[in-house]
Amino acid sequence: MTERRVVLLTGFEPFGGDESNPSGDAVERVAATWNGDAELITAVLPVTFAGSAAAMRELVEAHRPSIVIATGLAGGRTAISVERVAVNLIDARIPDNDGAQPIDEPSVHGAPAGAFATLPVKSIAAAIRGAGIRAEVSHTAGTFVCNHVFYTALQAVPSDVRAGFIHVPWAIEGAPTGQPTLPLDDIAAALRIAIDTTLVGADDGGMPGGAIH
Ligand code: PCA
Repeated sequence: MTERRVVLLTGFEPFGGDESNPSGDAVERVAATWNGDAELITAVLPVTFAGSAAAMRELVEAHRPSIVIATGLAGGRTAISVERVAVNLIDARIPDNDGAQPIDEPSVHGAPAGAFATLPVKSIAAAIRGAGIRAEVSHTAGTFVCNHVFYTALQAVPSDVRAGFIHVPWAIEGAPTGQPTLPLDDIAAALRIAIDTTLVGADDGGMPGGAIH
């Protein structure tokens, strides 16, 4: 019998004075309906530099997942953004939920400037689009808590683990006025597709999908 695989899926709590965060809500929705071919571990992380990174490291240590997909809100984006590049940089434009606002510090001292997601990012974006949900590959996850958790996760896992980050737009449910949205059900479906695409061992080999600018 082969060992049952473990998938770690995380979202975030609300931040910046907002009342909701669709990433945490969507992760809870995926967990509630999960019937996939792996053990699913989910968590909703605090939007704090210290707490989120510690929680990610603890979850990886405790559950030894073979797939890690962290998610967060990118308010203003129109599509599900499968992030390709994590930078070893914190430059917080607003304070985190602890009131901390580090400027120009590394996420992980002494570590390389950047790291690539090891998820099949192009295959995931294509599969989500195939389900009729807007999705793209993104080349920046910003320099706030999401990028910090993304970089931390890539540092924390062994090299054979597929790990990465997905930014989601506002959900129709709970969006501030005037923001681009997707239905929360579509956001949850997109995360589920990301897991399934990774579980079947998708490989981006040869797929175009970069950005001209
Ligand atoms: N989005 C923020 C932090 C938490 C979240 O959901 C970000 O993009 O960094």
